[in-house]
Amino acid sequence: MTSAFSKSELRQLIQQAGAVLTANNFGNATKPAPSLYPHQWNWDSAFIAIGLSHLNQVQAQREISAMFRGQWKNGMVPHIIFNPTASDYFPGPAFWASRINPAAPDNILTSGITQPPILAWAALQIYYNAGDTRSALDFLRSIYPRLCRYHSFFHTNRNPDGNGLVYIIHPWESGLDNSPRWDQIMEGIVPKEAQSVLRTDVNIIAENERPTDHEYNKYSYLVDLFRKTQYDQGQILQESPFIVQPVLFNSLLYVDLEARERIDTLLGADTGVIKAWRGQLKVAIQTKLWDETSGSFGDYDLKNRRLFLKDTLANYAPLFTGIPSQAVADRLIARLFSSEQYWPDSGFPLTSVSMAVPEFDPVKYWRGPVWINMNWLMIQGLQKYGYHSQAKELTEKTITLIRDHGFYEYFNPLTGAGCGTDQFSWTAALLIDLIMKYLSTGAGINEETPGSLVNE
Ligand code: 9WN
Repeated sequence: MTSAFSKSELRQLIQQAGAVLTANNFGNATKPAPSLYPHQWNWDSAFIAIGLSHLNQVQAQREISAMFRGQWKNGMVPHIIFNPTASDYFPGPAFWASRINPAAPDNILTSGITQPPILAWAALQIYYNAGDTRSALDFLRSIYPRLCRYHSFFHTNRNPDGNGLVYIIHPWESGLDNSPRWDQIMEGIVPKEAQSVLRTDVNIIAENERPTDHEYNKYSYLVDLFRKTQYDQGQILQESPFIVQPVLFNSLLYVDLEARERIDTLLGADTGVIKAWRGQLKVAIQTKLWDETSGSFGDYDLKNRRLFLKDTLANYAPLFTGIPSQAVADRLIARLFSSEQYWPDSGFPLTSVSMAVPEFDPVKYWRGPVWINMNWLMIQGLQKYGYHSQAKELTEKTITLIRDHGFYEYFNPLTGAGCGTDQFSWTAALLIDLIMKYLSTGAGINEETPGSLVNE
């Protein structure tokens, strides 16, 4: 196969990406962006560690260990660990006041919710990419007790039907904050009191690229409700209007459990419990989150007992789990390649919301722009189902997008223009991973090995 890029171009891109990660590093962790996101975020750290694992194994290991330092005593890994030297972010530690729950960690300030679970998956990638396998095994051993409590948290606290499917309590837990998938539920939320929302994001980013004040008001209302319950998981389940079992979150959990099983095996631990849970989760995704009539996956709203099928890229997440049959995957993949849905005729795939959905907006955060983590996940899904040349095409388009438009948080799919913050860590980290995989699958330069590209 031929490559669309020269060797020096790829080397330069890896160097630039590495420089973004170095600039955003603050000790053992990496912030997602220089000023918009000055703390440590949960799933960002997983993506960052995967990128770092190709450049600096020790730093990659530190990133994951630092995230686990914020773990609550009930096993929850928070969505944010606050950097005590940074203050310009709303909502900050005072708003969360998560210490009112005795399970919050003693010497570290965190938010009171979690994020998509991919820390085991990231830890396993570090092991696979490690130059020093023995130290990677030591690392896995060192985080193992925390990894077990991390998974137990979901199983014990977020699995009310006992079918393995877990729920989230806030759009921020989904990682896809203002996605139109949550619109209907969010519209039903009417805060009784005005919220004290002091947004800092709109001082940095154009308002039309961020969530609205109305949305922030509801995000804050939910946190207010959690605070009033002192972050009691049972009470939140009873009282909160936003209790959803999302297909992206559960698909990520599935691959995280798969990674955990592998880690169990590597460390000589028993895999029985995790295997059983993963088996249950598979059935639940196939049945409860699947709609045969429309041929799509969706999110289950546990409060109102209904399946939401809003056509956004997250509905295609089961592709990277390998759960759907080949026939189902073929149907889903055809839509990803449709110029009326996810692949614009000119411009850059994949839109995060189908262009056929009325809410599609090419610049508004999770309502249409291209996100590199989503492309990265879908590339792996395409490969899983034998769509190798399409995976290569999407990889090349994604590399080109970043090369030509910068390390942005998200991108306008119609023009490629960068949106949100520049110097965004997971864009840089996943670009490194994409280039390394692109080379190692033979889709790149023949005479070049991935290792030599990094070390030269
Ligand atoms: C709220 C850090 C995070 C990502 C999320 C993304 C955005 C935060 C925000 O930034 O959310 O958690 O302030 O908008 O939606 O996926 O983890 O990069």
